[in-house]
Amino acid sequence: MTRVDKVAKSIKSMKVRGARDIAIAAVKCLKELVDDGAGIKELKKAAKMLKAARPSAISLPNAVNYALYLAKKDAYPGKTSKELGRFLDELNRSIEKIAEIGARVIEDGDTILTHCQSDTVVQILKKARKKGKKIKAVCTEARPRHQGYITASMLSAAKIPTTLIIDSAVFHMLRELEVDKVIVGADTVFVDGDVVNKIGSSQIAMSAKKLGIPFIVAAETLKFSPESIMGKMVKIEERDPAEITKIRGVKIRNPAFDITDAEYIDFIITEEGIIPAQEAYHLMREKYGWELKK
Ligand code: RUB
Repeated sequence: MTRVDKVAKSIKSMKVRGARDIAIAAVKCLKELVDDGAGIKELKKAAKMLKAARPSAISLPNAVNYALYLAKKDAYPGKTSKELGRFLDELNRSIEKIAEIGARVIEDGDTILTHCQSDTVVQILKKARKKGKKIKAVCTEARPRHQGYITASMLSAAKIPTTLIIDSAVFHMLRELEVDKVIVGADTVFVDGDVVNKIGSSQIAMSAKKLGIPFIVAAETLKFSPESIMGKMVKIEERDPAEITKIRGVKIRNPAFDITDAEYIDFIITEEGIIPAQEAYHLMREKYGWELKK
């Protein structure tokens, strides 16, 4: 199996997962190919395989397309490798900035509910804790793959008192545990501010709205989709029904993501600052201009 096959397989099988980590894994893979002397033809082939590994996180094609653009920009592998390294550093700086901004949004004594496992959200909560804010966390299981267990372990290891609940307990527990804010990550942010994230996010957002609890998204601009101005453009991934269960004669559906309407999102924390979801279009235009690179 080639290096690219291995990375694509680890993304597909969710050994590497989360919108940010899959984008980073793909860029690292392309950088290694460049370091091994791969030409543009080989990089293009690798890019196609990596982009096809998972369909719902725009961060993956965005990162791969940008890496290819850097490789095409100059023909010197040494320079491309350096620029790819710089791109990876930039991604690290982005999450640090989001953590810094996000930690300011959290108040001392807050109870924060999060869904699934987002490195971005974990960094925000850890930063708030580091700043001395006494916070509590509530994590959902995130059926069927239980990524919430990872979040709960991470937060508990960071000495944040953490409670784990089943996904269907969200509405009840938002009230019962006096949750102050919900913060989730994102796989894709559309121009109209609608957000793709782990299945169940939209129900949590509606529950939070009903109870008057702020629903906040934390996403770097790599997850923004300027192309969505031409219509929503990511496929909602449906995974193997066997991840849920098998019952003879029963059809099982296993969508992995859903779309939360911008009207349920109070604001989005990005590395460029905090924006109302409906302002996503303006931030994208400022950051990416009108050019839609393929
Ligand atoms: C993970 C998920 C995360 C986002 C953001 O889904 O929906 O909330 O990817 O994560 P899966 P991050 O487990 O199916 O990949 O902030 O780490 O990019």
